[in-house]
Amino acid sequence: MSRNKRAVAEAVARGDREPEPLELYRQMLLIRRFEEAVQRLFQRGEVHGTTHLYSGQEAGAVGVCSVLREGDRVAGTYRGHGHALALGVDPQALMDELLGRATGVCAGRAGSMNIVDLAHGLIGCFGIVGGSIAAATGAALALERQGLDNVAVAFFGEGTANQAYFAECLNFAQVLRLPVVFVCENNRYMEFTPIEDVTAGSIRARAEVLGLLATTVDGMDVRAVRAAAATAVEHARSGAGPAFVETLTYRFVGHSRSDPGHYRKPGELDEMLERDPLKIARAWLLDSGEASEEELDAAEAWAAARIDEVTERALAAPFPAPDAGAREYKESFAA
Ligand SMILES: Cc1ncc(C[n+]2csc(CCOP(=O)(O)OP(=O)(O)O)c2C)c(N)n1
Repeated sequence: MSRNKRAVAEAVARGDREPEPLELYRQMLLIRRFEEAVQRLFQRGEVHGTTHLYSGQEAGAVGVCSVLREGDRVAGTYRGHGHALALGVDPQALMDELLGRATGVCAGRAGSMNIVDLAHGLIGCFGIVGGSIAAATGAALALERQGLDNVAVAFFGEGTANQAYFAECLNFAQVLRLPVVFVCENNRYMEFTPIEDVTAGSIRARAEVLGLLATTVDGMDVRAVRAAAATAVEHARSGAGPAFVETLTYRFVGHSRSDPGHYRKPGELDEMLERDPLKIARAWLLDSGEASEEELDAAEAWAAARIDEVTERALAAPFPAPDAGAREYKESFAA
């Protein structure tokens, strides 16, 4: 179990809804340093295919995953490194995967966009827009049919709300009262298109009109996301049906490769960098006395050193043999 999940499990067992606040900051730092390293490696040609970074959106994955339990399921997107790390996926295995190494979490065959790690509840990261919504809804149906006390979570972007999966799955989940939480990470742009140019009305209202418990929250503040997620997850876990959380967030880097970001409004990026979730969390921890300057600095040094170590090891890790997995794949059809 990851440090984050263990801290939460212990806190919940004590009846204390607030796990180590510093742990939330450490998780966000780890994701940011991880993504910065991936960006450098991508520019050097070490990450094959493409990659979509989560920098700026860390409070979403960390806040939501901090209220999950062992056995809960999560479906992420192609922007899924943050979802995986927040669930406790080993950063080494994740970095090895992005570099196509045999020691990767999917043996170097998934790359950046399609990570799966069932041991940590990650049922997949999906390159198909809306795939996460369908997968989590199906997982919730399976959980409910097995009588398990678990929920499934779907992360997806706001552009995905214009995909048919969104309408079909929210309706299906509400009709069957499935234990699923739909987390719409609204970072304002679907690729290079401002969401308001292609979307009528409010996305949250689309969930509300179907009867889902629905809320919109500041996605740059991990406390706010965590509180909203706790309510949504509790609702779904209690058997009351699906819930919807919209996090208002921002990505600090391009959509993927070759994105100079010309679509951003003047001054917008600087304004949002002022609302960096790491800055907000740091100020909160200091002001509330939850952590000292020394503890915060130590957390930063820890995250930077951890990612340096992970990067170095990943670069030295072996590539899979060209036919690795092929025999098992063929045998799986013969069986
Ligand atoms: C079914 C499908 N249609 C189109 C694409 C191409 N595509 C990749 S990302 C993307 C934008 C999605 O935007 P959003 O849902 O807001 O997520 P974000 O990238 O902002 O996290 C599109 C259209 C795709 N991958 N899958």
